[in-house]
Amino acid sequence: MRHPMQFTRRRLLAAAGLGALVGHGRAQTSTELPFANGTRQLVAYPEKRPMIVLTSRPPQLETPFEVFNEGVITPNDAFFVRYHNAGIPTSIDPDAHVIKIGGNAVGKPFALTLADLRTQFKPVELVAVNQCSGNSRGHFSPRVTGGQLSNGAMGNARWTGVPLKDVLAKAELKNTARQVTFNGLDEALFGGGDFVKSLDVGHAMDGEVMVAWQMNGADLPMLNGFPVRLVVPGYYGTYWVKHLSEIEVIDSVYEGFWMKPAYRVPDNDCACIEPGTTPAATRPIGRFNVRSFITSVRDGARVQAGQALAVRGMAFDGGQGIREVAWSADGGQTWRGAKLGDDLGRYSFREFSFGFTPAQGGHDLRVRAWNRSGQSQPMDALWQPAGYMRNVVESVKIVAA
Ligand SMILES: Nc1nc2c(c(=O)[nH]1)N[C@H]1C(S)=C(S)[C@@H](COP(=O)(O)O)O[C@H]1N2
Ligand SMILES: [Mo]
Repeated sequence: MRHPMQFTRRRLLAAAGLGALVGHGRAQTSTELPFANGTRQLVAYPEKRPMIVLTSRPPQLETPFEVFNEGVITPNDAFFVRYHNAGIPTSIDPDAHVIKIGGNAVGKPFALTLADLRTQFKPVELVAVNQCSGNSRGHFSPRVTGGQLSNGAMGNARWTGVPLKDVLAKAELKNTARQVTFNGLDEALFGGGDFVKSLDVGHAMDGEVMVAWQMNGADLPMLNGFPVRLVVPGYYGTYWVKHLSEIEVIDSVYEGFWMKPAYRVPDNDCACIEPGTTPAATRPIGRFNVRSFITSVRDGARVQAGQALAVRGMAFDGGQGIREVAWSADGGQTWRGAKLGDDLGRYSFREFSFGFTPAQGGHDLRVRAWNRSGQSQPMDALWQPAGYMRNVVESVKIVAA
């Protein structure tokens, strides 16, 4: 018999949800993403509201874009889900979970339980965006292979955890330390390589990278890394290792499959190349570039002519913070400043809003953001073979009648 305490604390993807995990999802309805072959099922996985299904094994779920208009914090039950390998954990006893810290560049390997994490270190909170490198890949032109995502592979949450720096300090790093690798409980069942990521030791020790066990004041949902994950503020989601179970500090640069050749970008200023060409050199993907989205009105919407339209949306970047958002209703010929909303920190979505009274006819709404170091978004889309880092000024065409 199960101990009642263990029963309530053990997190599992309930039997009712397992069907969805192996592909017998209870499809409620379908949706159309705005590119060719964009028909997707909407399915409610365990702990999730109906989400856009990209693949069912492993589950890869995209957030329906309307969610981003509910507020700048993305609710846990609508937060996107990305996995690489089919062997995902479906039942985890948090009381038995340990994170092993070792590697050839630590003096004192040790293991931590969740209770140790919560009690031996001082918890911190940070609002930060998690965005998949391939967010918006389906909009690439020419098209590229990989998950055909629209703009919902991102989310903004308040994370609770402890600085990775404090955890690593206990391991007594040797001065040969160069990188730190991170592994989680999921496994590659059919080849492809266990999902392991690495950060340079200076980055891992910057005081901002976190080992987090809560998002938005609640336990991490199973599909978002229960019971503990890495949070790498300002960096693409690929580094945010879920179900974190092993940390190694090593004296070399880790070059496992998910660091090389996967998740690399052209090694130049724009991380871009001419369509169809091959990059001369690549580097691991890093920080987010600047993005902004109108969330309150959809492309193709019909609105009332002559009536004030309150438009809002959000912008974010890789950690400088958003300084300015401008808007245009004529496809980018003339621009005005939007009003910025509350500042939840430089890693968070930043809300913006503006009012606009459309005359009868078509209008091409665009927004463009700048961060505090003056970086912005291109007016024409950049291209790269992996379909990462899209950040063009998007166009929302509406008709007023
Ligand atoms: N253990 C594990 N962690 C992982 C991954 C994975 O496949 N396994 N995928 C990464 C990628 S590429 C992304 S974009 C983020 C997505 O986080 P989410 O699923 O909580 O939205 O998880 C990262 N962490
Ligand atoms: Mo990702």
